[in-house]
Amino acid sequence: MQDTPRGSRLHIALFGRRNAGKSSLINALTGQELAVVSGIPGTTTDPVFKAMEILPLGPVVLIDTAGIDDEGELGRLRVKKSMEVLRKTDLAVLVLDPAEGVGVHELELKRRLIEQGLPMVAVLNKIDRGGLERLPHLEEALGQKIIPVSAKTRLGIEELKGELIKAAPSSFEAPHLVGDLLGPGDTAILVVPIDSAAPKGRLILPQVQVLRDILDNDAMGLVVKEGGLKEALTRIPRPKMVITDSQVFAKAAAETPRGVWLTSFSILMARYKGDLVELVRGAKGIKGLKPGDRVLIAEACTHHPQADDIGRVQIPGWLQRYVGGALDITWVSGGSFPEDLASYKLIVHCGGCMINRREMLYRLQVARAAGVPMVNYGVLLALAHGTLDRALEPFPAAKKEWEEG
Ligand SMILES: Nc1nc2c(ncn2[C@@H]2O[C@H](COP(=O)(O)OP(=O)(O)OP(=O)(O)O)[C@@H](O)[C@H]2O)c(=O)[nH]1
Ligand code: SF4
Ligand SMILES: [Mg+2]
Repeated sequence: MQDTPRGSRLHIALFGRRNAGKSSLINALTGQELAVVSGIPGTTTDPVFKAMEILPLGPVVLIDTAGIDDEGELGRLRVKKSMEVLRKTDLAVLVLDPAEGVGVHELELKRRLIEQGLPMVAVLNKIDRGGLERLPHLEEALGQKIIPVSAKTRLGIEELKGELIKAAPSSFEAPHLVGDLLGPGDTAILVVPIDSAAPKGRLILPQVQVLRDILDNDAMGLVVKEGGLKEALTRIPRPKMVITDSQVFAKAAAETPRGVWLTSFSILMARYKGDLVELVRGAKGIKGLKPGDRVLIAEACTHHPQADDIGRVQIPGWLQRYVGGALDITWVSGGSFPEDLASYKLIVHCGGCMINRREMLYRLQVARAAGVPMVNYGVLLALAHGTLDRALEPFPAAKKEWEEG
């Protein structure tokens, strides 16, 4: 596996024969008409790099390339250029045309990818025109699973996103935990309650990770107990931000002057582990919830120290008070995440500290493909405590998502 992240963006390159629909697929994945599409084979002649956001995959660079079957002197030069793109690729997508199938060009590409240790997702495009019956034969010829899609009707595009997340190199870099919000010399005040829930003799991982990220960005971090914030603010009246434990958010909000960012460790982790915009979109799903609706509460492992409290008591209690009646709640925990989500109206996921970002993004994508909103504990608790608006202030895209009804 290719495990070195290239910058902070996952580079996904699309390969395939001329006219297979590579450029069309880029447009379908992004929901924008970015790439030039035409029925004339050889429309894309040089590699084209587009930086963009694909929800819930995050920031990526999509690379459109010329057909791998191009001919003649000029054609061979274009193929060479397409192959040079491999050096910048983290993940390759092979686009197959049902009319063409799998031949020497596809097998040669696959050989090169294996040689370079690059993962590949294969798709059969244009299935709106039929051709599905050829799938087993093509899979056998290529020696791997092929996802049927239509760039034209967007059929299978959400499934494809799930496959891209699954196939992405495991270490593809997450956005910063907090470092992108702080410049050199900026100060962040961290509010860490030391109560009976705090482990003896140490700080918990998210607190340590935030501190480390602050230092990595040449900023300053000051750690106080909940009773110490007021005093800290008299000494440093204008910190860049205050980061608090969710449980004492309301108190921290009352003490932190407007204009100073205030957010929680859980919100920072939600952004780092998954996709904050997508989780906030999920939180909006709560508004449509009615008594009797099915809700899935998913915990990624079986040993959350406070699972009983948050997942079993606090969240169901708040949700049921909010909708004004009993909800039909199912709990799952551990590695299994149900594939069939369609009967649920809402998914509430734990913080996911024991799973990696790729797994969390995959779960978000499965929910998205099923059309079920998914929120996590951190975002839901902020909403329940009436602190979500303020906690999202440092994150314009998530705030905008929240404010758009
Ligand atoms: N019916 C149907 N037509 C498609 C689909 N995807 C692409 N096409 C058509 O196929 C033709 C080629 O599409 P492009 O996206 O330009 O293909 P490309 O692989 O980028 O082609 P080159 O740049 O020439 O290598 C266009 O006429 C598209 O409208 C699809 O899913 N269904
Ligand atoms: S938040 Fe972490 S410890 Fe708690 S259930 Fe999820 S993965 Fe397990
Ligand atoms: Mg093209």
